Amino acid sequence: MAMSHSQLLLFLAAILLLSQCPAYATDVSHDGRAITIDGKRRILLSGSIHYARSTAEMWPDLIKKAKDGGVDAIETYVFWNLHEPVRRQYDFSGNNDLIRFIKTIQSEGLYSVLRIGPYVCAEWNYGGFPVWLHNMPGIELRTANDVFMNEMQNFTSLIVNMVKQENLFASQGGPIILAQIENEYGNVMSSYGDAGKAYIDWCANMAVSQDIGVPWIMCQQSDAPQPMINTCNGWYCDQFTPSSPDSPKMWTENWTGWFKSWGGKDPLRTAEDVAFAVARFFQLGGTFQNYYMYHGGTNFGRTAGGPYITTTYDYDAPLDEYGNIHQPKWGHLKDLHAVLHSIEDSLTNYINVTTTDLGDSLSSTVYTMPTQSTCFLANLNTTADATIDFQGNQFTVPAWSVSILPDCENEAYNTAKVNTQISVMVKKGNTAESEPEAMNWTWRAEVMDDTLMLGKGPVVAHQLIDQKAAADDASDYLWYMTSVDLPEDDPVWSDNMTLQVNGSGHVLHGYVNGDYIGSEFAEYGVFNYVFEKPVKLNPGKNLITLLSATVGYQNYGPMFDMIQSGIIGPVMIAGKKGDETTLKDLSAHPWSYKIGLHGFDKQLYSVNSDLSSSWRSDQLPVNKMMTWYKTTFKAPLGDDPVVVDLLGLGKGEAWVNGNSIGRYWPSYLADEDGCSPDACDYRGSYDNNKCVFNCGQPTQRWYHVPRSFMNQDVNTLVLFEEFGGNPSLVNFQTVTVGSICANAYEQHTLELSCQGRPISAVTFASFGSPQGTCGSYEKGDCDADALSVVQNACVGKESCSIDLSEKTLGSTTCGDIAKRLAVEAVC
Ligand SMILES: *[C@@H]1O[C@H](CO)[C@@H](O)[C@H](O)[C@H]1NC(C)=O
Ligand SMILES: *[C@@H]1O[C@H](CO)[C@@H](O)[C@H](O)[C@H]1NC(C)=O
Ligand SMILES: *[C@@H]1O[C@H](CO)[C@@H](O)[C@H](O)[C@H]1NC(C)=O
Ligand SMILES: *[C@@H]1O[C@H](CO)[C@@H](O)[C@H](O)[C@H]1NC(C)=O
Ligand SMILES: *[C@@H]1O[C@H](CO)[C@@H](O)[C@H](O)[C@H]1NC(C)=O
Ligand SMILES: *[C@@H]1O[C@H](CO)[C@@H](O)[C@H](O)[C@H]1NC(C)=O
Ligand SMILES: CC(=O)N[C@H]1CO[C@H](CO)[C@@H](O)[C@@H]1O
Repeated sequence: MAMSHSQLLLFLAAILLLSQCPAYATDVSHDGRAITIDGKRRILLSGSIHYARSTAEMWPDLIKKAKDGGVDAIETYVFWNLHEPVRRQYDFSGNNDLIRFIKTIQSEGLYSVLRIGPYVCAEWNYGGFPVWLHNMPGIELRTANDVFMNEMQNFTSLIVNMVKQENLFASQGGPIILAQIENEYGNVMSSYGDAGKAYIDWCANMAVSQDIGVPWIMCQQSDAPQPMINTCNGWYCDQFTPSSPDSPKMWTENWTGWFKSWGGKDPLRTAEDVAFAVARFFQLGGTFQNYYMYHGGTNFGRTAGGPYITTTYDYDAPLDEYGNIHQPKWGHLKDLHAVLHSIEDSLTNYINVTTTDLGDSLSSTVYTMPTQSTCFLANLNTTADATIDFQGNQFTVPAWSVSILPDCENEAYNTAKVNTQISVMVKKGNTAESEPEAMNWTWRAEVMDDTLMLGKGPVVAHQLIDQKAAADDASDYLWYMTSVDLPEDDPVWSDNMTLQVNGSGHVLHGYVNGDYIGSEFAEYGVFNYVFEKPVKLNPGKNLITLLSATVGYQNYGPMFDMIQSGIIGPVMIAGKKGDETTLKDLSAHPWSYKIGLHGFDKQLYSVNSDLSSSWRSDQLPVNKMMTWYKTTFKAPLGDDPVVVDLLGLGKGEAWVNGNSIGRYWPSYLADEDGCSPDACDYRGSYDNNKCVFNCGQPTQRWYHVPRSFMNQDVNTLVLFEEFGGNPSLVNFQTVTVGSICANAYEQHTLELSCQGRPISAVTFASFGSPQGTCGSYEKGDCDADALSVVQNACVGKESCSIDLSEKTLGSTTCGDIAKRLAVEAVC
């Protein structure tokens, strides 16, 4: 073909344009019903996995397990303070490699939801804001403030540009179908007055100007400016209505469990109740749902928010902290996802939808289709099971459950009938040898002479300074030091003198003239206490040394960023004579400040520390504050996840081969009272105080050591013990499936698996009406002894599947009841 010069130019320009426009761009949009992908309305199930709460080495396995669990998309926040620890100095390396995480999602063929925030409501230190932001002159966070908006836009643009560069938005052929700006601002907006509304409008405009080619969402923002889609977060979102008729009903945070705080109990949420909340949401018109969390993971280093969020962020999620499949939650939701996907067409393209109140807390919903309609039956009664006559058939719908009938005739799923195995996880000792070898510990005392004896720091101010301002989050530790001159005739003198310090609720250790006088700490949700200890003072000069240790900065609430940390003040000496107290206020004294501890400056936790020869191997001190401990250990064999048991220790931070595995605090016990009985009743509205366990036990005893932190031969564990403890019981264990149980209904196929190891024995099997719970099943009145059938099918195999019918399991004489198979097996 002959071309003129100008035709040729046009042709070349066209090729150039084509090559810049990726071949497989996906069109993501929405109408009032659902998110559409390439024009098709979709039912989307998404799960939150935060990249920084696991390791890059764990990502492929976590994402694969999410995909196997029937999830369509992985959602993550972006953590600003990880990526920009110092203004305009960026870190996207290792576990901070957001792009690698998104590409891992892409390579599993899943979609991704990117919640840029950059405020993150994730129990993450300071809500994801770098603390330097707080210290910028003239700044006010999360409101119409030019300094803040400039920084927020700068970071948001940086992330968007990085993602665009790698063609990761769906509009470029990538996996990201949705992005989020701000986060749950609607919950706090009223505290910011008119500036709050101006800010959220600015957020929407700024987001739109990023031109990402996929929809933006704003969660918990009922006045979200168009085209932002307002979405719901909560335990249940079935009653939610988006702000615009053009927005689909979307649930961005369905809390699968809850986080844990130091001193708190273990909050669990049953698989039945999570499934109920999800099924109910789809019954009443939902089309997008995200599990918060699908994998919770670990708050490594000092990333935990607070104050007082634990290092574990397990969240009772479908994948446990270490990445193991958490059964039955994972499997029960997988079954639900399969059914929801199978009815995608009716849920999104119905001719008519009718929900009918059947009385007694019962309801039905019919999604009418030209040929085969789909129905839901719900029983919201919290105690009474129901038999519902529906379109000529009878259905048993247990209390607090939803049944899904894809053809309106057969029940494919009921949220209260769990047909998935329960996995009982166990922790196993280091090696095959029966007695773990005692570890050879060395130790060092933290060097504190300069602070305790001299009271000298590099910065002096005539006031008590908020720890965020003084330390910029360079360390948990900040020394506040002053000296006070007490002439012999000072009115404060008495036989009963105390030091009173108004603290912010974080940990405080007090010293006077180099002598320790005591410590104080609070619990989650307490922002204030008065530390008061008796002191012996000398006439003349006295040195007051206070060490403040933060336990994660506040991360939630209106103006959360302004909540003070460290010592609030006043600091006073009180002299008591009878009923009279004389106070001497030291708050405006010259206070010296020093950030951090000597051992941290010298990187004693690092494998290459230049002080490696200075560790002592003589008699190991126990219950001694401010002590460093070090040992070597061999990694447990195999691939199972590894934890270190820190029972016996007080509080501090731990490192494996220089990698921080987080703050530890096994001496902080959960309350004795208020735990749930053995089993948790799934029926009735859930909240995080409903099903709690672990009363009277250490809040967190085991700490995750990712495999990638260790090597094959010798590894080093370093502990900084702040409170005093005894490391002699410390040992490494693996977390694996110990035994499995199931109690599944006939007409299903039961899959049993030891997750990678063979099933070594089947100890119980009864088909009919078995009674009891996992660990104590008994045969019921109706029983086909199914033990040998199950043994033959399963023993010696990594997994087996059993068809639950009389044909396979033997006939019973119990007539028309719904028969179940209860099984117990050892891995
Ligand atoms: C962020 O701000 C710096 C100046 O501090 C500027 O050089 C950079 O281009 C900005 N980045 C973006 C993405 O706007
Ligand atoms: C939808 O259902 C309602 C209630 O049953 C009925 O009144 C209405 O006519 C139906 N609409 C269509 C288009 O079938
Ligand atoms: C639940 O069921 C019981 C027994 O049928 C009934 O007495 C009670 O009123 C029901 N509760 C509600 C809220 O419907
Ligand atoms: C501890 O030291 C002893 C003596 O040096 C040695 O025999 C033993 O193997 C060491 N234990 C470990 C766990 O390294
Ligand atoms: C000192 O004062 C404290 C606080 O008022 C009081 O509890 C304590 O009994 C007093 N001790 C003496 C020895 O008077
Ligand atoms: C301690 O500080 C808090 C916060 O500023 C204040 O509310 C409280 O009254 C103070 N307590 C004392 C005893 O001064
Ligand atoms: C939308 C929603 O359900 N929000 C709830 C989330 O959970 C908290 C704590 O239980 C409730 O206070 C909210 O109403």
